[in-house]
Amino acid sequence: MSLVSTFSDFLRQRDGKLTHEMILAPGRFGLGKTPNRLQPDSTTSMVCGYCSTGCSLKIHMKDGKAVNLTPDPAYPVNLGMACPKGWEALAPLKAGDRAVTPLLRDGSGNLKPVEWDAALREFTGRFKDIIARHGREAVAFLSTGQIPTEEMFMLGVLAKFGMGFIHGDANTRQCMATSHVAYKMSFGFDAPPFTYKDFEESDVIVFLGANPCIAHPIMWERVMMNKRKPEIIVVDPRQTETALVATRHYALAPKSDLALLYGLSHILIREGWIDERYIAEHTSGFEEFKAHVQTFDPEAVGRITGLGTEKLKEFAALLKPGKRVSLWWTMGVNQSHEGVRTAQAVINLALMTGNIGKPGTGANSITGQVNAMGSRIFSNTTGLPGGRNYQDPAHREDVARFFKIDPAAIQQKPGLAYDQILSAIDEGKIKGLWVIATNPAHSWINQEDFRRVAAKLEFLVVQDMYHDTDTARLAHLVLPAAAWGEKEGSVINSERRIGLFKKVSPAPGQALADFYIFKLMAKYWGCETLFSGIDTPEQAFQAMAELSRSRPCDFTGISGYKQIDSLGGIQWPYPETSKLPPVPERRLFEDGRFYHPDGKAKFQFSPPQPIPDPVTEKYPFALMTGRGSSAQWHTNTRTGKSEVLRKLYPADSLVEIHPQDASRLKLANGDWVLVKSPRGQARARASVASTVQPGQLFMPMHDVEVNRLTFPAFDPHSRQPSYKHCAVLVEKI
Ligand SMILES: Nc1nc2c(c(=O)[nH]1)N[C@H]1C(S)=C(S)[C@@H](COP(=O)(O)OP(=O)(O)OC[C@H]3O[C@@H](n4cnc5c(=O)[nH]c(N)nc54)[C@H](O)[C@@H]3O)O[C@H]1N2
Ligand SMILES: Nc1nc2c(c(=O)[nH]1)N[C@H]1C(S)=C(S)[C@@H](COP(=O)(O)OP(=O)(O)OC[C@H]3O[C@@H](n4cnc5c(=O)[nH]c(N)nc54)[C@H](O)[C@@H]3O)O[C@H]1N2
Ligand code: SF4
Ligand SMILES: [Mo]
Repeated sequence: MSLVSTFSDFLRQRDGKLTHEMILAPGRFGLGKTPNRLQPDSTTSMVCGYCSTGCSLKIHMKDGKAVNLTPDPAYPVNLGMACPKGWEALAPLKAGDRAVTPLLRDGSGNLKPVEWDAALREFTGRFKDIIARHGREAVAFLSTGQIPTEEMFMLGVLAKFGMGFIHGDANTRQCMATSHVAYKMSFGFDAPPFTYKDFEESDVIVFLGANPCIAHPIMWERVMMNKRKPEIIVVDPRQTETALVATRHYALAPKSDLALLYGLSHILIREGWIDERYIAEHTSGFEEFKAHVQTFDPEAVGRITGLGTEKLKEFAALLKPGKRVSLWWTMGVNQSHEGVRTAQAVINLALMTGNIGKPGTGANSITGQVNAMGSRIFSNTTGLPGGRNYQDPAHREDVARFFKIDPAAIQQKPGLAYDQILSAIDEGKIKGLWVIATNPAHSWINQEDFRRVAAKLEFLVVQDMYHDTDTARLAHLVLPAAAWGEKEGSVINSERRIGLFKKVSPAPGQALADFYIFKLMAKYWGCETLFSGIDTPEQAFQAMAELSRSRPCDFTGISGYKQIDSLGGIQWPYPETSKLPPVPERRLFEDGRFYHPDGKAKFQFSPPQPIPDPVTEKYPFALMTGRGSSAQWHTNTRTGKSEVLRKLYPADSLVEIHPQDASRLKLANGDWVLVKSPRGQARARASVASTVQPGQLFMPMHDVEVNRLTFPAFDPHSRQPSYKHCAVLVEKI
């Protein structure tokens, strides 16, 4: 009670402004010590808030505010480099549409500013009411891979152990679910084995469904630092920016990757180009796998992939043991109706050739968002903190003991996946939804379906740094969040490196760090004892470290933020017991031991499945979607706010089309067209180029209209959406 009155009094006193002062003096509000120490007037380094490369930026401060930045030359990730988004990282903070106060929809349907006190009462009151009337399964949350791990952890603990939610998922379902499941089944834990140094130490670098020149430009710079004259192979239906500078490009038919990978395995086994000793000592299931790939002969696979027999043989010969081969994949693999099996087919190739645990090797999934990995290990959505499983009674007990809760109160299986949450809303089973740091009204597959079901919700809360995102516009309550640069916390990059966010700028208006919002919600809900002793992000970090103890991701050896800062980030595992030297780069599985009980990695496989939305006479084009330029980030809420970045990407949305198709449709470069699927249509300018093959199209995902077209198919193991393939038609406007 005292919290409520002092808190709103404070806001009133301050004219509802300057709540960052509250962050600086939170002791007055029962929130413990300040978690967000504003950095002093000097230069400080922190991890960029966009992609999972995890570059470090030196932020230059004046009068308590960040005024400029330069890439950090001392950080082992980027070595002084940054892409345009990194250079422009401060611009989105100053945008005019920042959410500066909570907004509540009033009786006439308009979003009106309210104080935090009213917003939090509304939040807890409405969710409690829905749960009282319809039960715990009637509420859900959708979160993100873009906030610090501490915040994901607080959210998962608050929602599931405090508020009693059963269902909660994250936008990482759209992105990393496939890799997470694939690694877990193959290695026994979700553990990407590589370090970026492997880019420099490979002889053969294979990119499958990945376009690092655009999506991970600084990882690509690391490839360019390889002095071994590597063979660089791109497997992508499109001639991407990366394919153009690679040494070989295999432009396979869309979604024929699984057949290709089984075909390559077939040839490697037949020719004896495998590492029998590694297979015998460190893997299980090889004999079954060998029998499985027997039918994938080069002739058949050459036909299915459109590559032909000779190219297939040439490709296989490049993977022969004797050279260091590293295999890297991203969304062209993960976003598929058979993504998990495809990722595992990549893992199988690495295992059978012994390309794992050594410099320049690995079956390596590149993550997407800055903290996709934090979400996979600590968000308490699809698994319990520390990469534990809901299904495991011992894991439930570990976590219950830590939080001093009844193990019986922890659900015994994961909640619904993203698409299933939306179906449950459609069926009237879920009535309240809380969306944090993601913009599904733009990014979700078959977007119109999201908008249609969102309209059925009794209560939609959106917590974002901007008040007018496509999703915030649908909300009943908008909660203003502080952004990257306005708060502290840690994130985990693609190579398992834990790095830091810092506060270098005050948040505008009443916006609060998500960490603080969750702390306040716990107070208002009446479950704040869950977080006793966790008043600062660093204390949350210590709690997570404790929960990582003896897990494969153990980082109990990290003493705190200061050590992370001084060492240039630290890769997990970093257990207290191992006394590992703080080396800048480390890879996994050097001892050949995996996380399954028998210590071996498992060959996982099953037959390829038909494409869910094949082209037809009426819809004759296969549409692929993905990243458009290094200056655009997803739904453009942030990158669209930088004048510099806006000049670096096309003003209008584009659709790539092959010259043969363009001439048949009488299209010139730049003509406006309508792209249509049975679900909706999108306007774009034709970009006539042989980057795509005849019968194929490509559209960047940054245009809001693109996901009106996409077809809602999902991988059966990971439930990741298959964004990369749907059948469409094209009409000239
Ligand atoms: N500039 C920028 N960088 C980003 C992002 C951003 O929005 N903007 N987002 C970040 C995030 S969250 C992610 S997940 C990553 C994504 O990074 P990437 O996965 O590298 O990017 P995408 O363009 O989505 O997809 C990669 C490629 O998959 C190809 N592809 C399509 N279908 C198939 C197929 O059937 N088989 C194969 N082999 N390939 C196929 C596409 O042609 C595309 O070139 O990027 C991260 N980096
Ligand atoms: N067609 C097609 N669709 C795709 C893809 C594709 O390849 N093709 N890729 C998919 C993939 S891989 C991904 S990862 C998703 C991404 O999809 P989204 O997650 O929906 O995209 P973002 O634009 O990154 O949305 C992040 C939101 O969080 C807000 N935000 C930023 N920082 C903070 C913060 O600190 N706190 C809070 N509370 N809010 C914050 C931003 O303003 C923004 O509204 O898109 C998916 N959609
Ligand atoms: S590559 Fe990624 S992490 Fe590095 S500066 Fe660009 S967006 Fe930031
Ligand atoms: Mo992603």
